[in-house]
Amino acid sequence: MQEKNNDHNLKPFVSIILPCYNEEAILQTSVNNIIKYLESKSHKYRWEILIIDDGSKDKTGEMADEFNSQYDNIRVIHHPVNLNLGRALQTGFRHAKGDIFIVLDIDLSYSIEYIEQMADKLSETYSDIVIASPYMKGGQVIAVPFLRKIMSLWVNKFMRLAAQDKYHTYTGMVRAYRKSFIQTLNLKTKDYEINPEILYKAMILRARIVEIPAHLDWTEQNKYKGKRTSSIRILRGFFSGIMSAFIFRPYIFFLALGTLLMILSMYELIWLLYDTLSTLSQSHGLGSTFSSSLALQFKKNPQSFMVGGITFIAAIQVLSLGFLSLQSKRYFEELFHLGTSFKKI
Ligand SMILES: Nc1nc2c(ncn2[C@@H]2O[C@H](COP(=O)(O)OP(=O)(O)O)[C@@H](O)[C@H]2O)c(=O)[nH]1
Ligand SMILES: [Mg+2]
Repeated sequence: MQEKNNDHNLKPFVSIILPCYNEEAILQTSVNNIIKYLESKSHKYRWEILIIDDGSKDKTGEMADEFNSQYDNIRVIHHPVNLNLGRALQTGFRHAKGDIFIVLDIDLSYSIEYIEQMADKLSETYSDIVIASPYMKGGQVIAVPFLRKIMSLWVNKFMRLAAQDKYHTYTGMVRAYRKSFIQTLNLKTKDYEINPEILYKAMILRARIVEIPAHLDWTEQNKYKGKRTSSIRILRGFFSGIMSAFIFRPYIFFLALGTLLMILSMYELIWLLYDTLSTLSQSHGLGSTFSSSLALQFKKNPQSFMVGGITFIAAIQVLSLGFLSLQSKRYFEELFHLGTSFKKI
């Protein structure tokens, strides 16, 4: 999985991947800041910037071309139409030339300092992915609108639950990737769910994934309110986030619900049995049978029979769905593993 660097004097080559859609309000300032920062680190890294203009309808494309004509190591790829974040990242991964890829949000809501922190962490820990993580201990979320903050926090908590407590930030885009790893990953998500998809597939392949605590700070971004529309809508993001949590462990949700229903039905049914048996023992000698006591119970409270019966059937069905999805997840993981190994050869 690791690329061997034969020449230890070679500086690592870092590709900054910038997916952009209608970012004319901030593109120039942000890219200039990134350039200044990278130039100050040029003793440490070789670098390039790859701007993916994803069919922007404003001046983003022209502005990016301007940078391209001024700098040899700034390249632009234009999608003729808006293909969405997932496709833009895939284009970036295909075309970047560095050994380390760093994806940044063009609004720089994660400070550019994380370029160095993530690149160094990737090398030091021999990992395949480093995540800038506001939701882990030491991380922070600053000036993000309340609703947005709460929803994002809960989506990530939910994913953490689904992924067996592995990591803290699943939806974040700002990460470092080892080229040799990310280029072998088969990705298919077109949209924002690409970020959890990458983690999920990396986990199947037992990749090394490391999180570093990060500050997600919208102070600057808030100044551009109105000029820049955050293209990621809150509610849509929330529901799609919850849905993509299912890819991690679809079965636990079925198993949890099924177990709950089973406990409920057992509670009802055991009480019914207890009542039936006690009626039977009280009327001992009166020629009463089990079935007549049961019939008596049914007459007294038919609703308990209904609730007990229906929850029992529902529990069995939901639990079976859980086992089925566990099976299909296993098949998928095996196939994905196999497919990826073929691709690596
Ligand atoms: N290529 C591409 N990039 C996008 C698209 N939507 C958003 N982005 C970029 O993804 C990054 C994050 O978007 P932003 O609106 O800041 O999302 P937020 O930080 O989650 O509110 C920015 O660099 C955007 O330009 C899209 O449809 N295509
Ligand atoms: Mg942003």
